[in-house]
Parts: sequence; C-alpha cells; structure tokens
Amino acid sequence: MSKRDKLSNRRLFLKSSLVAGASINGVISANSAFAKNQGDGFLEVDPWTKTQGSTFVNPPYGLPSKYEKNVVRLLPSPAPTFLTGSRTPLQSLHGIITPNGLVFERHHAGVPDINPDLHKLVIHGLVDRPMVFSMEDIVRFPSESRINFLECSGNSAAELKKASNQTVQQIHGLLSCCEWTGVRLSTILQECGVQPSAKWALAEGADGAAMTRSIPMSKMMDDALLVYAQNGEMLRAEQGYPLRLFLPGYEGNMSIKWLRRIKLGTEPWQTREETSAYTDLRADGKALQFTFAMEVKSVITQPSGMMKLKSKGFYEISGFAWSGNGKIRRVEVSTDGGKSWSEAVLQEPVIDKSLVRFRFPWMWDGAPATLMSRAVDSSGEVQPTMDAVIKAKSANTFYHNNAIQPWRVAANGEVTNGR
Ligand SMILES: Nc1nc2c(c(=O)[nH]1)N[C@H]1C(S)=C(S)[C@@H](COP(=O)(O)O)O[C@H]1N2
Ligand SMILES: [Mo]
Repeated sequence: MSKRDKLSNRRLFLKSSLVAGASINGVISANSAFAKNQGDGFLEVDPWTKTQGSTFVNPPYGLPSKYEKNVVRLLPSPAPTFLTGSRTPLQSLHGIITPNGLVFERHHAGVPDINPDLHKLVIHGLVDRPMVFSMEDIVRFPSESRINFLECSGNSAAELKKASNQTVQQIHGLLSCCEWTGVRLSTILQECGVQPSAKWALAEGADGAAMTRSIPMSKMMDDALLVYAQNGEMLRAEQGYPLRLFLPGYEGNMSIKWLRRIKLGTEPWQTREETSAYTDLRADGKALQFTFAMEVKSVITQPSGMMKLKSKGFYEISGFAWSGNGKIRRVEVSTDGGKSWSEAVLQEPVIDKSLVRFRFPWMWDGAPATLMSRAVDSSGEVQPTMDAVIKAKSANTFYHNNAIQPWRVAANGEVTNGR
C-alpha cells in the first residue's frame, strides 16, 4: 500500500471517530480513566513488586505465562481413539508467525519417532547419480530461511456443506505461518544430476502412512525447500522431524513430512493421495486432479466466531490474508455485510506466499453488523463469496474453500457465523 493510501485510511479513521463524537481514547477508557482512580490506591505498589521473583518459573525450555493456558491447539471433539490432527488458535495470534507449539498438525498415521542419526534421504530415478543423504550431509549444504504459510486443502471445507456456529480456530484453523529453514531441493538434485527427461518427482514420507505425492519438476527446481528447522529451532516431531519437504503456496498435503525418498520420473505416479483424496469431484462425475496452489483467501480473526463485544465503541478489526499464487495486494473490509468496502492497512513486510496481517479501525455503534474481509493477490485474483464458490463446485466437492467469511455481530455484542 502506498503512503498516500495509508494517510487517507488514517484520515478516514479520524473522521469516523469524530462522527462517533469521541476520541478513541475516550471510547475505550470509560472504565479506566486514570483521574477517577487516583484516590483509589491506583498507584500503590503491588505485592509482586515487593518481593524477589521466582528464579525458575519455567523449565530450561521456556513456556508461555500460566495466564495464557487457554491459548492451545484444538483437538477434535469428542476425542478420537486415534489423533489425526489439531487446529491453530488463529483468534489468539498476533503478527504473522505461528509459535511452534500452536502450529496445526495433520498426520495420517500418527507422528513417528525418528532418530535423526538414523534418518536417510534417498534420491533416485531419473538422476545420473542416485544418492543417500544423512542428516549430517544435508545440514552441510548452503541453507536459507523463508516465511511461508501452510494451509491444509481441507481447511474451512465443512463450511461448503453447512455453516457451523464455531470459532475461527474450529472453522479455519488448519493454517499456520512459520519461518522455515533448510536447503533448496534444487541444490541437492543438482548433486545427483537431473536427467532432462525427468518431469515429475515422487516424494515419500517415512511415517506409517508413507504419505506419497507426485510433484512437477518445475516446482521442485524452483522454490521447493528441504526443511529441517522451523521458527529458529529444529522441526517439531509433528511437523516432520528431522526432515520435511516444503512447497511454498501449495496445498499442505504435498509438503511431505518425515521425508525419506524422492524419485524422479516422467509422469505422475497416481498415488492414493492424488486420486482417491485431494481431488475435486465435479458435477459431471469427473474429478479435477492436481489443484496445487492455495487460492487467495482472508479471514477476520478479531473479532470472530463465539466472541462477545462488551460495549460499543472502538475496535480494531484484524485478521490474516494469504495466497499461494503470490503476494497479497489489497484487503478490503466491510462492516455492512458486503454493501460497501474500505481498504484495510497491511502490516509490512508483505511477503510472497506468507500470511499477511491486516488491520481496520472500526467504531461499533451498537447496531447489528456483519463483518467481512476480501483479499486480492498479485495475480489479480479476488477472494470469492461463498455463493460463488459453491456455484463453481459441485455438491460433492470438499477441498479448496477460499470463500469470504462473514461474522455477524448482534446488538448484544455476540459474534456468530454470518452465513
Ligand atoms: N509423511 C506425511 N506427510 C504429510 C502428512 C502425513 O500424514 N504424512 N500430512 C499432510 C497434510 S494433509 C498436511 S495438511 C500437512 C500438515 O503439516 P503440519 O502437520 O506441519 O501442519 O502435512 C502433510 N504432510
Ligand atoms: Mo491436509
């Protein structure tokens, strides 16, 4: 966004607060005015200031404050006999990075316990020199770090069938954004000598599911990363320790975790995870295969489903926008159910194929309102409405829902799914 846009957004903001007849400060701090409280011992020294703090609140590996114990990943309810995943608490995140302990997980046969000293990556097929790499070998290659989102193609999918009254975590929590560190796959493939006839690569996991997908060589030679670290530390076991493939912008299931093998060939292998699953069944009974990039999408996380606004006045509407096809160009917010739209401010840096934080100042007048966000990416794609998505898909389609999420704010402040 240009400087001018930002200025005009700010001007708009000041104007709207004037319309509401109060400064932002006045609206928020009706109950916290300092002057009123001065005689009430407001500046007295609290007990925790009078004693030495505890030396070992946390174990050597630090944990969040005990007062934040409700900010956790969400497990399926009722609890399954076998855990297949968890969801990120999007409503409690700040900025764009998902802390490692809150990154959603999806595993088809549980999380394997892999000793990195024993782990091997095999590269074979259409290469001049088939090779076996140990983790020690892999970390010796030139490395790089990148901030990218990861979204499961089944994220928000249940909404296609039926609107559910749930939190943003329940509906859209198969989404995360980390700084990923590893070696460019192209670097390692060049070591092996890629044969010109190689057009597709097969990536296989070492977990019980042996999750396996075919990936075009163009992606593998472009920005595919062999990842061993996440947000500054080695991968978490559930994210693929000690090694995963990471394909920026592509549907999550292609970023094979616990990566053990890459084979180069001339055609896709037609594995289970690209035939029976992760295809989009159309109305004519044919299935659309190989939908790789996750389309432009956004969601308001604050305020969002099942929250309650305590009083009218100032709120910062905030959320995430992302696109597997490039950068986020613009996010617009509507507070009247899509009748009118205004541009939100994007937090810099706006990174390619990363979550982007958007913010929009809002004076709630206490009347029912419907909040929506709509993202536009660098390819010019505009996030569609749910009606448009449902119309474009058949009743049987399950994956790849990037529709606009409306949140309805009732006069009593309760926020619910606005569909
Ligand atoms: N080996 C292996 N890789 C896998 C999976 C799996 O079950 N096994 N699940 C996939 C799916 S469906 C998704 S959405 C992402 C989830 O990555 P995360 O658990 O790090 O969030 O991993 C993908 N890679
Ligand atoms: Mo997934």
